[in-house]
Amino acid sequence: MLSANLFMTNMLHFLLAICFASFSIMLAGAQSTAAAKDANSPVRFVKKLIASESYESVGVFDVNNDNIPDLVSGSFWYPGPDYVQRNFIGVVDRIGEYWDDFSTIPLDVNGDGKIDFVTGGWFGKKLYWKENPGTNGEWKQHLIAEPGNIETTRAWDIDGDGINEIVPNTPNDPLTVYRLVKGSNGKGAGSFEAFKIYNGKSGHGLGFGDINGDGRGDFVLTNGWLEAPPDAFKGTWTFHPDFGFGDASVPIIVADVNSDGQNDIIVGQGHGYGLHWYEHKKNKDKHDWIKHTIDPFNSQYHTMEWVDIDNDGKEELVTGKRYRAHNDKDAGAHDYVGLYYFKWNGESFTKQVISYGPFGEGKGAGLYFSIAALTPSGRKDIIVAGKDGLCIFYNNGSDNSTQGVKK
Ligand SMILES: [Ca+2]
Ligand SMILES: [Ca+2]
Ligand SMILES: [Ca+2]
Ligand SMILES: [Ca+2]
Repeated sequence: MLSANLFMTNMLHFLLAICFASFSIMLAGAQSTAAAKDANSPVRFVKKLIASESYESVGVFDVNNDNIPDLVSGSFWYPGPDYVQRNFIGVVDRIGEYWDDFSTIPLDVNGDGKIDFVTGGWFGKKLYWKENPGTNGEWKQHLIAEPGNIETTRAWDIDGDGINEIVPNTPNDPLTVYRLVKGSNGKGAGSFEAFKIYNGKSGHGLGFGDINGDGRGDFVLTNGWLEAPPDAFKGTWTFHPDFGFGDASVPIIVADVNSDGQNDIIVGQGHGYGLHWYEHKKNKDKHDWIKHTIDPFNSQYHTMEWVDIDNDGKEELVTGKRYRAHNDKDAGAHDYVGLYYFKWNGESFTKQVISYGPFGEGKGAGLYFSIAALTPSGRKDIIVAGKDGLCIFYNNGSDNSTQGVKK
């Protein structure tokens, strides 16, 4: 009786094994079919909450020189690859529900091989850099300038020497570019030179890219663009008052959206509803801008990046809502938050939702987010801070077989 039972049990295991093997083969077949469709599949993201902090800016760079990217946001840096441990950087000024810390731009300012960062704030009206001490001690803060209220700051290589210039968006003040002073070794010497390139009020919004196709990067402000002279730091930048974008995003993107050889403009409404691209029609020296809507139904598109997020060789627009940009005052302040990428489909943009929902469920883009490969897969992940927390969205690609967070 005992041996008959054993026989039946063994038979059952055998049959189950056959069923499982068949199922595995079917699954493998389904996966290879799915893999074949990858070219047109949306990218999958897996969200990981890093901290319930409410800083609105996060940078990604290798703080401790171990060749693993780290996260830097507000008062803390989080060592990779786990981003669990917190190291204190220093106190950030708190004004109402804001932390007065509106960018995290990596730059080895003093040339010691340890990457520092540049930030600034609206309320303090100060631009400064924080010195990476190379230990877990606090980072010393150095004043760069007092350029007025700073909406946020971005960096672009304006003179093409491989080192980014620092450009705060100062809506109530002129546009000034800060260039790192280099020592004889070609590395940062710990200070900046200031170049005021536009004397009027800059307005809300800032972008950089070649508008007129002469190979030199121009600046885009909310009310027009500044044409670069042959020498960015000696010549005069010519203002062209071609448009009025309102409280425009930072950055405003300059890119050839429709691949017709003319760079176009993508701009979000930082404090109201709307996301648009402006098709550039150039006729000799005349520039016309045809407005196209990307998304009229969401507000506070304050920041964005133009980057190849799905590895098909073409850039997508990655953006989202800045949660509580002006506390409760902005249009759409109480709508759901979200993070999206918009893919050019040959005629217009298709919206792909990465995250959407009420506070705590959906996730916004904050004021300054970062896109960087955090894992050896090389796929670009999205790292977003904000008044709704600090998160990583791991990019797991479009292949069904690669689900789960990769390390
Ligand atoms: Ca340094
Ligand atoms: Ca140009
Ligand atoms: Ca174009
Ligand atoms: Ca792409």
